[in-house]
Amino acid sequence: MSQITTVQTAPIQGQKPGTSGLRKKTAVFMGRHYLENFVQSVFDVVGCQGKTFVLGGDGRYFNDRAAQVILRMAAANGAVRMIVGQGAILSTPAASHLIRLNRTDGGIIMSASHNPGGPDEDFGVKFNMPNGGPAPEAVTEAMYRRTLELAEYRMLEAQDVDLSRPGRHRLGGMVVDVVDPVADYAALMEGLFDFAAIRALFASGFRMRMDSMCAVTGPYAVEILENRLGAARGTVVNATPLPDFGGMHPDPNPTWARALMEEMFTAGAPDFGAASDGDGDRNMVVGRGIYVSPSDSLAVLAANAHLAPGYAGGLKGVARSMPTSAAVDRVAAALGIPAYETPTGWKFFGNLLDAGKATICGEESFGTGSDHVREKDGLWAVLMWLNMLAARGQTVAAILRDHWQRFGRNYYSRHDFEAIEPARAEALMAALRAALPGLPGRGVEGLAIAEADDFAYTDPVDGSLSERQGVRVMFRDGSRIVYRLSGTGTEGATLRVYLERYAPGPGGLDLDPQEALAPVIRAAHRLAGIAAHTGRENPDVVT
Ligand code: VG1
Ligand code: CO
Repeated sequence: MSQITTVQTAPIQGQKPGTSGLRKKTAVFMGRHYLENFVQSVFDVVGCQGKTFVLGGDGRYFNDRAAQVILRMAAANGAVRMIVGQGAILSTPAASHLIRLNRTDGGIIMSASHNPGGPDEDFGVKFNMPNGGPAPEAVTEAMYRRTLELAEYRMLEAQDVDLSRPGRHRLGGMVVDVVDPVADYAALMEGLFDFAAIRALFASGFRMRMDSMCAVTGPYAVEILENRLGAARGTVVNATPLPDFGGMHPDPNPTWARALMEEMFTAGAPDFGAASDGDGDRNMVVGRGIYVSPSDSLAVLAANAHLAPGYAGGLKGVARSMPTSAAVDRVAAALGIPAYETPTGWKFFGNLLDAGKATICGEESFGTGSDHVREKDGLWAVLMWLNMLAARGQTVAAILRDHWQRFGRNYYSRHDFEAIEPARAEALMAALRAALPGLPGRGVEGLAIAEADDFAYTDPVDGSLSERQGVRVMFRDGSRIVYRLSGTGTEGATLRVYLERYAPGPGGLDLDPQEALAPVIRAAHRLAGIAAHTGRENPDVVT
């Protein structure tokens, strides 16, 4: 019988989960007691005795060893069963699905998502609830408070479990079921989409490029796109998850997925391109010669969802994070369904999905998903697009232009200013907040300010209040600027500036977004004094 040891420890400062779990430099996570303290705090808050959890991660450096530690701690804390992806691998949406499918008590996902991986990069851990969704703020706050009082953790003295192939093992008093990470997820997708129609599309010569960015979606994309849907071998590139993502920054946007962008703008480009992030919950989609902004993608998918069998009955509602453009709101109005506006982070969609208030959700940060799981889902979005392309028989460009003709176009861009000294970033936000009362009625760069506030959200299901979620400046002509600081970074502060302008059409729908937004961009700099506060004239990443 294996031995359970109680290890004396002391609180470690700063174990506060951000927008999506606790993310730190890998070396910090590998430090003495760091992972153990956080995991014990998670178990202390959610309870572990007699419970079953899902465990998996995106395969980044330390994923395999962290999994063994978490398994030993789960066994020592009285869990009865852990369902683990083979090789400790699970994409975030696949983990969410396994939690729901097996009606477990939740799951632990090891990922820092779109942050780079490797010994000098980032690692992360987050807890998902029995509904499959990220723990809400009240729960992550309780975990953080627990880390500040922790005095000991429990650990089973045992050897590593063989996670290299599917099978059942015993670890102390606990069962460990190692499962194929792809099979259940692929089956879920087959139930939602018209695979026969998409197969026929590929058989007709339709070509696609999927860039998995050496991250977790590789095995999922090869199985679904190439094996089941008949896309040509080699459609999926960078398809092997690597501990350092092959040195890539697995953030699917035009800056970090540059190779895909370049290919999609060449003469012989494939018909459709896509990329996903470290843990497989984000997606970028690109047509031949045309980039689809995530906010537009959300709106187009909502308008066409009924073409996919899983959504043929229509949508109950849609939800978007506050900084996401209002394009999807126009679709909701046309469909006569409600549109919800939540703070940034998928955890805020969970209640709306559980309560049947929303079917499709999205964020401007390349996240789209539905009530099939409780996370955003990169491959789901790709399949939704493929289903739509197969059903409509049009190009991506034609579908987008149709959409703008019908609904008007919400020109949109996000400018990120990275690695700012935290005190300077805080000062910028504080100055903006202080200026809020005086803004309405003022003009800036030829734009008249109608309203300005710091976004607060009352959850319509449980009534919980989340404040200080981003400074919004709304203009008379419908344009909008949002400022907030990132909650996923591990180095310095990142200022995100979200820019939006609405063009009703029929003319003026084909501008370059940066040109269409030029006055709004100038206003954003002027209002916040970005250069004065940060010393930066230009953003590091533009999406
Ligand atoms: C960012 C995005 C947010 C997303 C979050 C997690 O958060 O802006 O929309 O939900 O990342 O995505 P922040 O706080 O840095 O702006 V993932 O794919 O990294 O889990
Ligand atoms: Co992610």
